[in-house]
Amino acid sequence: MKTERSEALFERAKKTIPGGVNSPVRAFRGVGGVPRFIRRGEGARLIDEDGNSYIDYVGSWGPLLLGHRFPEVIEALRSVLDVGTSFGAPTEREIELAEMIRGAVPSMEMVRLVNSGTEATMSALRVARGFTGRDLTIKFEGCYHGHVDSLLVKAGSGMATLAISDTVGVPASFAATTIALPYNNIPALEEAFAAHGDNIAAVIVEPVVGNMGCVPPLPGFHQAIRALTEKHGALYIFDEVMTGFRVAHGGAQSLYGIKPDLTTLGKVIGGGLPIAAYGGRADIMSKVAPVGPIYQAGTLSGNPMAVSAGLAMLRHLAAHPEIYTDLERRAAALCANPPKGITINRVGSMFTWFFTDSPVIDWDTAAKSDKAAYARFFHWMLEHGVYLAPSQFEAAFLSAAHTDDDIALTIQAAHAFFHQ
Ligand code: KE4
Repeated sequence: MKTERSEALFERAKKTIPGGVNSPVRAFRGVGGVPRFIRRGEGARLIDEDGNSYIDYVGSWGPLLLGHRFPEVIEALRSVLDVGTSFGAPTEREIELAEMIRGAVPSMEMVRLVNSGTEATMSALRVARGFTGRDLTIKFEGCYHGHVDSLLVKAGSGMATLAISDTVGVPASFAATTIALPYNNIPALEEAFAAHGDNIAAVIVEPVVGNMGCVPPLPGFHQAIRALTEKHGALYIFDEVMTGFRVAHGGAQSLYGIKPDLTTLGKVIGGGLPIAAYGGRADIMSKVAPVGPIYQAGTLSGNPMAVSAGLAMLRHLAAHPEIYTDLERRAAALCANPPKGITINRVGSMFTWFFTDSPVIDWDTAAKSDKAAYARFFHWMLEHGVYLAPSQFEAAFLSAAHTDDDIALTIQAAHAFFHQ
């Protein structure tokens, strides 16, 4: 496979952009080699600057549930350009999007639009602290909630991939407000609440983890968190930036029957444009400025471009619920019959092939995976035209644009790897 252009572009990029990338996980540090510089995306495919075509299972890390350049999203963007890109003033579109989100995720009685998942989780955490008057947060090892200072503690995603020591650049006093516990471990949670219950503002969780690789919740885990947060007056924050409109139209909370106090969304709700949201109980959200004293703001929050793309996405998903059953069928086919030595975790159209033969239920078990073997697999698949997440500790995503042929080709390439 020719990669001269990507190699040259990578060398050039490194001169002006740290690591040559605008987000660490893109640098292929977890798997080695040269990141592919992408020229365009189309449906389920990426085409790189050397003309190589790949079946894309990253999908911009989750937003592209309908594939690259979904026509209705592109059309919405084209038409909004006739009126403007940003006004810094309220528009009707923002109301429509907030209403659509509330329609799909009823626990989000009030919604505030922001520009990234990080902004959403940072804001939700500030609101939780302000509402409860408490400072402590519980998160889970291997979960990643964006690069929020106080949450970069035992975080997943790029932090796990790069084995970056926790909280570099974050004051110890910030990190000290975060208690990181093992995911799926109820006794550890009960212990933390017994010790700090009255000082805990919130528990924030990826309801299905994507950022240590895909790790589903064990039965009863979310129910235990819900009961403990209620008992101790802490808020329950579902970080659905990745799972929202991905694992189900109503997100993970509709799958597990949990009503969080606050939810964060991102990725899919923007269809590839920078937009995210946080929201939840009206009594909590009424504390947000300008109504309440908890400040949060953003120049481009709710801008017409991103909101138009989001509306096109959510309107299509609302009109086509069959997308989720079809994604389930095809993702199940893709992840059927794991080879020896591979553990596959999957919820809906997000999944991870862990190079370990023991169950992966938390960071410690995920970390036992053979990263070098994953890297070999990654490069084999890349050479065979399949673009997986460049890290063992990330989720892969199937989109509605992937065809049965794409899945057959992927299975064929994987089968050849395990039988070479
Ligand atoms: P952003 O700030 O990257 O939009 O969202 C942060 C975030 C928050 N919560 C969850 C559950 C997330 O998965 C993310 C971001 N996910 C990563 C993928 N592992 C984004 C990819 C990247 O960092 O380049």
